[in-house]
Amino acid sequence: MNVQTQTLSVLVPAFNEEHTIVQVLHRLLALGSVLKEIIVVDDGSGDRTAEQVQEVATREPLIRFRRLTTNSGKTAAIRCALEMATGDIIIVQDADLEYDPSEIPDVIAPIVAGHADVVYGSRFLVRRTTRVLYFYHYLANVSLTFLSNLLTNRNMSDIETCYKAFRAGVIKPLRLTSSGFGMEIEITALVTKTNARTYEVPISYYGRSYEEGKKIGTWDGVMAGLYILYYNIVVPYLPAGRRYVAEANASLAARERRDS
Ligand SMILES: Nc1nc2c(ncn2[C@@H]2O[C@H](COP(=O)(O)OP(=O)(O)OP(=O)(O)O)[C@@H](O)[C@H]2O)c(=O)[nH]1
Ligand SMILES: [Mg+2]
Repeated sequence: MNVQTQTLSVLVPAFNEEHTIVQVLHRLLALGSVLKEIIVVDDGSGDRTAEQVQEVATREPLIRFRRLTTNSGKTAAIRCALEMATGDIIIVQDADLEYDPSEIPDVIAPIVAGHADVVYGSRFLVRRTTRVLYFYHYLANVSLTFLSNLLTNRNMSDIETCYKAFRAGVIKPLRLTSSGFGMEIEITALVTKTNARTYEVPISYYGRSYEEGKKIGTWDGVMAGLYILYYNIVVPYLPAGRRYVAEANASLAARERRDS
């Protein structure tokens, strides 16, 4: 595929993000011609998030909006957004502005250049602008990444990062089955079972404190540990896991044939 013709879908899961969602959308729209669509899934927010998205979407045709009637978790929102995505490259953008949309071109660059099929933006690879926050939260991130690496045999530095970018053929066949924040683990476990070439790119991190709206907690960390075991040791050997790996590999092989 010609480098110039690759298009980008940005998936934005949003739960009670009325203070930041409009700014996120404006910063994403500033990405310019690479942008094919911004898919926002409001996850049953109880605040004005949905109304604000709708207001911007009436003026901006690149924004596609779906509203889940009940709060179902980030994974459910991404499952829905993934089904809707039509771009060649797909990336996740959280709605809370902890990650800066202006760094998306850096994150997808290895895919655009043809080196990578998957890119994670890492908060720990090289420290760029990074707010100093909770040590225990950092420790949880490092421990989960370590456990995941033991089972995937991939030397990653930040599996819980929001910035995960994929060639569409690698991620579209994946039917997410976890809940809560499980997608970060599930995707990492299953994508590393495929032949996808994975890269990392350093990113900035404008973390927020719990007082400012951070919601992830200890229980999410415990669940992530269990998910790491389940999605690495059990799921790849189930029919659904094998089907996913086969479909992703078929898509990668087809692309290689097209490009050679
Ligand atoms: N917490 C939470 N976030 C949701 C949910 N559904 C969608 N989201 C969105 O998922 C994204 C990530 O949620 P955050 O609470 O910021 O958690 P995180 O960024 O993964 O984790 P930390 O920032 O490290 O705590 C945000 O854009 C949320 O709006 C949900 O049910 N709960
Ligand atoms: Mg966040």
